[in-house]
Amino acid sequence: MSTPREVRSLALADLDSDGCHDIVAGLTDGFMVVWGKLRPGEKPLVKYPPRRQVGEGFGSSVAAYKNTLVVGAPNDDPHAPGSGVVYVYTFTGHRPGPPKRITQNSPGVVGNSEKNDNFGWAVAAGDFGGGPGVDIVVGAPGESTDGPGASPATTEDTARVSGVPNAGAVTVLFDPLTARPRSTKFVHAQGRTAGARFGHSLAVGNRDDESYLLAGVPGADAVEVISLNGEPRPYSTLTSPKRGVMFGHSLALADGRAVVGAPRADGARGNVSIHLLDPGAPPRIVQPQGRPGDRFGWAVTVGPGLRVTASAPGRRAPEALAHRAGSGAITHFRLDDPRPGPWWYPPTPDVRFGEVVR
Ligand SMILES: [Ca+2]
Ligand SMILES: [Ca+2]
Ligand SMILES: [Ca+2]
Repeated sequence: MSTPREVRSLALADLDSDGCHDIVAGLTDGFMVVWGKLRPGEKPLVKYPPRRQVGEGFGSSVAAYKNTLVVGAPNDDPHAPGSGVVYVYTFTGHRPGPPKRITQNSPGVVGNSEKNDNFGWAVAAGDFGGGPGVDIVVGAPGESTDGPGASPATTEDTARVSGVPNAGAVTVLFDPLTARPRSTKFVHAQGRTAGARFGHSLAVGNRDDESYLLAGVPGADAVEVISLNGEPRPYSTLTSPKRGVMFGHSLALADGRAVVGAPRADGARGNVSIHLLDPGAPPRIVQPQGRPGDRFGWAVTVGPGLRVTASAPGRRAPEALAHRAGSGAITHFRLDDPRPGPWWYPPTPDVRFGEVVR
């Protein structure tokens, strides 16, 4: 296998516990860890899919917490094509142990692996409760539900086509590395919206000492806020006044505020909005001048000093406007003062710069 080059996802954590952040890049059929401190002659770690299969999306999502790395393979097919798998690695120094392989059919995981659930499309990690140690969140935007009244805890019928395709689901899984994992599965609007794709994007973060989960519903222009304090439970729903804008395609959560990308807003110029977790207060909307197709808000993240980074992978540098393809750009602004700063463009055009930010 050659080294896969395209970066699909990013995570930051101190995987080797040396006090220095390490960068994890999920790749097309693999992942790479660039160590914060590299000994002379040492190379970044590159891992391929455990079963060496390509085309299963292994690496299209990654999340890390302390020495645990979660890697999604949403097109993996343990039981049905595209049902999805999540791999959980524990690192000792620079060495990952053998991964634990988790599907919707694993013990303690609510639901069943079905065709095109895409379990693992998005992943998040932290210590939200249960026993001490890592807990994970997994999005399955392709999950189909049977509509009103369907209990997410009941057995899904794999023999028939379910009623609401691509409604999506999100699973909070406590203690996945122990002998007794347990989980709670959430759906959006009782799973009644076809194509909602709940679980396309995930973010965990804090408000004061409380933990919350954001889960995007870009096909229904909503974001579900789930409280992770005690038993996980729905807390509020953030919505967009405009429909069809992919509100919730990207998410970040810091200092009690949700940062939500809507890359299809305003003729796909895109915007980023900042919301309190309690509905009511109007969001602050960041909408830089741009062109249709810029897709500002495709990816967002919040870094140190509450600095937001947001991307517009279709944006073209002024000198690149003569070319048809987008080069991509990112900009920064402060969470407290959301006005976009200067744009940063890549040195080479046509690379979709900014498709992933962390
Ligand atoms: Ca480190
Ligand atoms: Ca399922
Ligand atoms: Ca825990």
